[in-house]
Amino acid sequence: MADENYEDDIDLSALPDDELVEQMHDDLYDGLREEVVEGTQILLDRGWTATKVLDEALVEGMRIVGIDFRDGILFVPEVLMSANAMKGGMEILRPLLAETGAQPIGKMVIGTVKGDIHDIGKNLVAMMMEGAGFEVINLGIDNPVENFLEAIEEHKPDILGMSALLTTTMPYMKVVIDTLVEKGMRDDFIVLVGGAPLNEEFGKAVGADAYCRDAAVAVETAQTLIAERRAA
Ligand code: B1M
Repeated sequence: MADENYEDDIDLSALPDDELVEQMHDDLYDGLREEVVEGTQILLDRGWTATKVLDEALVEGMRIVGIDFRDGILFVPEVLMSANAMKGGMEILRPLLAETGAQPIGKMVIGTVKGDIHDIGKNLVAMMMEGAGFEVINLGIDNPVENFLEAIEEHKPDILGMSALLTTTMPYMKVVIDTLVEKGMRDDFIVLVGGAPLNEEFGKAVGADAYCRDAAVAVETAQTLIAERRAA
């Protein structure tokens, strides 16, 4: 009996950092949101930076989930629970990642493209951009070209960001960019694309200004390209 309840009995705060991080990977895998939230807070209280907690505990845990999802060991309902647990941890990190005293240095509209409902990575990019002093308009998931056009019209961003996690949805980025070209709007802003199946070559092929491997690269690229534009 005691063994069956063993998982419930783990005192996360009593674990050393490395074991706690491993336990958080397990909890993320099992979709245990409360435990992931608690672990995130404990690591922060121990002086870990938000970025270190994010990379080593949450993103790494999700990477492991991804492998077993790919291999048919985990299925959609389970991965949804993992995603929910990850979001719980991200909510705690959000104010820390988005902490900035600076004036907005630019505006970004970002969304996941049509047919695609993955939003964890895109939300992370949005948070990190906010943290770097950008104003971010987050359009959410499954956005047809019309949503991007409407948001561009309304918000007049400096940057348009698009996310896709599926090989079947990433070509839609070209649909959006081609529409912008047709409407003579393509050069009004910087277009950045990202998502696990993309690469630099793909970014160039669809006509984006840059492909961003991760959220940190998205921030650096945005800063560099905005500075170049303003200098020009
Ligand atoms: Co999905 N899924 N999924 N999934 N899912 C993947 C992407 C997959 C690689 C899993 C696998 O097989 N190993 C696979 C895609 C295969 C392929 O196309 N090559 C896959 C599949 C097949 C599917 C379904 C088709 C499964 C099915 O139904 N049979 C289905 C599709 C649904 C749809 O979209 N229409 C599906 C569904 C789901 C869930 C709903 C269960 C859930 C999503 C929940 C959610 O997002 N709210 C889910 C999840 C969680 C995943 C994995 C496990 C994790 C994705 C994630 O959140 N990673 C994923 C496996 C994997 O990627 N390892 C998988 C963590 C996140 C921090 O990383 O999103 O890569 P990432 O974001 C990074 C960078 O990519 C980059 O920065 C981020 C932060 O550093 N980035 C950008 C991302 N967007 C950017 C935008 C930018 C810049 C950078 O703009 C400027």
